Amino acid sequence: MFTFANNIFNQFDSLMPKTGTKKQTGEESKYNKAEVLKDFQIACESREISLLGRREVLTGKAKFGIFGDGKELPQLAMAKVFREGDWRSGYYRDQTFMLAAGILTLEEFFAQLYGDTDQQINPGTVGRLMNNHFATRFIEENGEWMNQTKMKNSSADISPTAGQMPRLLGLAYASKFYRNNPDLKSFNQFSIDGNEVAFGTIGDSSTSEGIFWETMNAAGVLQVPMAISVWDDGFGISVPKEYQTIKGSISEALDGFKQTKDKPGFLIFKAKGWDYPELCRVYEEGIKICREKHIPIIFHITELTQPQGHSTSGSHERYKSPERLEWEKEFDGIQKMRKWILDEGIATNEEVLSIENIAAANAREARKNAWDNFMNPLKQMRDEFLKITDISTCNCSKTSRIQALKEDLAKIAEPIRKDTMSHAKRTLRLICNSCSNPENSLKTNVTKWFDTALSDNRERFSSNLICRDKFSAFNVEAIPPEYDKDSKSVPGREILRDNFNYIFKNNPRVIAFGEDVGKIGGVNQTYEGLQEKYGEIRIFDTGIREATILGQGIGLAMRGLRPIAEIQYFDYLLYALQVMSDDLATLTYRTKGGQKAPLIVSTRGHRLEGIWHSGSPLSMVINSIRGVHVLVPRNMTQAAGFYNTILASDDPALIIEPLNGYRLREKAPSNTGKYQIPIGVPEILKKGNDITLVTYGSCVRIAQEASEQLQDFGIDVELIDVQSLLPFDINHSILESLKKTNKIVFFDEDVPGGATAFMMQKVLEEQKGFYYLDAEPRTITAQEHRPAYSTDGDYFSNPNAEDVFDTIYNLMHDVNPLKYPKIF
Ligand SMILES: Cc1ncc(C[n+]2csc(CCOP(=O)(O)OP(=O)(O)O)c2C)c(N)n1
Ligand SMILES: [Mg+2]
Repeated sequence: MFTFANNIFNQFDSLMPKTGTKKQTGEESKYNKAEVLKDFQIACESREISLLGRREVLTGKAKFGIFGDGKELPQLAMAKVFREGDWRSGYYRDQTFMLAAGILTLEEFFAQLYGDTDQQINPGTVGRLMNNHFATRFIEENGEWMNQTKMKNSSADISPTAGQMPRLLGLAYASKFYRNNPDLKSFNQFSIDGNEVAFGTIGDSSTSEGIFWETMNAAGVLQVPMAISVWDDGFGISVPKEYQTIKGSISEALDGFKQTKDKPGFLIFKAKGWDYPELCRVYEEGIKICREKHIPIIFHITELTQPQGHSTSGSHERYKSPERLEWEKEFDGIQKMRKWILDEGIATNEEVLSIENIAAANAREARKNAWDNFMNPLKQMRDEFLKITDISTCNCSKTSRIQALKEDLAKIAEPIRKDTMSHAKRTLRLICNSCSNPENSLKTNVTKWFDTALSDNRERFSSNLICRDKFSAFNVEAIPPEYDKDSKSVPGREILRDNFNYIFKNNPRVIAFGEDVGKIGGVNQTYEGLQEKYGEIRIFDTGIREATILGQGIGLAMRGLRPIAEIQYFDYLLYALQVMSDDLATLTYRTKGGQKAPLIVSTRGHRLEGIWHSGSPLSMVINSIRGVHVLVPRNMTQAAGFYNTILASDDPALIIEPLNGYRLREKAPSNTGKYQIPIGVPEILKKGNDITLVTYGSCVRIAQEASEQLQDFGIDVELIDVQSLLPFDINHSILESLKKTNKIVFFDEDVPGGATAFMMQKVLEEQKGFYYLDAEPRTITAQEHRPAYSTDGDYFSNPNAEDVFDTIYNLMHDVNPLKYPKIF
């Protein structure tokens, strides 16, 4: 990509050739001709690909399209001040910025539109995301971090409106952390003195979302180098900004966020989206301050247009007035820039025309190349299949039907993988098993081809949900806790605190934050005294803002830090679940391993008290955050061991500390900070021969109590603590237990059909436990409703030891009524 001086004005730039003369006055223009014309060309190319892109969708070559037409000029200005080491967290209108910053090519734009799954050709999202969802790769194939300060970085986009905001906070906070933490000076592949700006972009209507405001407030409080641009085109699909924003203006609405003489805040710049020189000026001015002084900036860019409407799914004539449509034509940024170039005498009409023609030709060529690149392997796949399906030696009754299928497939002018796979499956059904050809080569060849194609496509579309490289938590060595002869029993929270102390002392990249985490060391004092020891920059209090605590963690983790983001109580994770589910959990998958965020989300659960402190809804997370480990330790030693394991890896995880375990005493291990509990490995807490009882977290204690009661009645329970729900029992140890007992019960305090149903599916279906059952498998859960207040409320809402006893006893009664007569 080209590189130009950062300023389009000649006074700052002696490298570029001087320009022509102003039409009206004859005086020499102060603008740099080459740079302006290069920008103009990018704008034109960007517009051309938007126009062509829409056509590709309407003619059926691509499935869906959303484009950046009408938003070209401010993005040129933003790209000028975007340096190596900087970060973008934006949305689907930013193609011009990506092109101008040199982190997207015209061909890549089309490759994404078609859904090309070749990483060389479509490197950002490798066919997994719809078009204009941008990402740069910052992880090597072997899992190592690339040098982020030598690249321009774009964190991977997501579709939910304003979903880019929480992460943006963390990307910006990382600069502050690196600048203010002398221990991290050597980590210069992530930051150079915190000079990196995190650029956000958002549509005017998406600012209506709560997480926009939460992020803005937090950025103002924290004073981080975050520069958010609002592309204001007056609409969110069909809904005008009067319905979206108070006073119909985001900069007016944000007026109270402004920095004043004696109070820190934001600097707010407002500029018209069609005024190229003014846009260049405000971005230059704003970003300089942001970078040097770490003051957050808002660029409210007004009067933008949307020449083709919102997306390929509809037409804007349905909701824009004729006057508005007319206005959009008149105020089209590119036309305005064109006129300005001519008025300024920067170039002649012929020169401008020639640029426009070149841009159109470049766009067309990129489209053609991208289409050929996309289609050739698909045709090749189809042709290979047709070749392999050689029926020349067949004479079965179904041969003609296979021939018909082949002809049908061959006729498809632009076959996709689905066409070939579907024909292959239907062909396989028709190949006879008793072929006269002794080797049945047709069956062998087609099956072999099919298996390979299936596994290729699994890799293509289903790999990288979690990393399996050398930094995977699966590769962390298991190190059990050790105990001295005279090791003392201490409250569980001290075990965690001492473990955190070791972590903070030995790993300068670890940072912990959340509500009440800093000054008082957490509501259960698991960080007691650590802020004084390691500084406010590493262990700190946040506002009550779960979504952005999560996002802050994601952004920090992307920039090489090891955040532990605390959500005070598990039930409050609901506020942050969108961020965790849409952003964190999909990150590795949606970039096919190109990005990662090794974030630990720490919380406490299983409290068994009240509707909003039940700590029980595990199915809420296991079904929405696949891609993140979900660890449910039964005590603080196990919890500490999980922190150590995850920190020894680069995987994201949710660790739910058992809330009723902070005061309970546990023996203090002697190898604090060093023991590592493996993920996905259950522990058998009590051996038994009659029945397998599977549970986790705080339910373990209840299960232990019930197992003792059952023992009195001659029922020998094998008690298994699964410890980790995601991943779940990777070695199938529960199956081994079931093979012995032939009876199984799954127990927790989630709703019926919640995490117990998940465990049951894993054991009975995935591990094939069904074949070893001698009795109906059961689940023990809470009621459908969340738990009522008080101890009685808890007793009648949540499962307790008696419930576990009754369920297991009754199950034994069903199997052997004589030995276990009915109790009630
Ligand atoms: C959470 C969520 N709600 C709704 C949508 C559907 N949606 C996609 S874009 C959009 C409008 C966004 O408008 P604006 O922020 O002004 O951006 P523009 O498209 O105008 O640039 C909507 C409602 C979504 N993607 N995410
Ligand atoms: Mg809009």
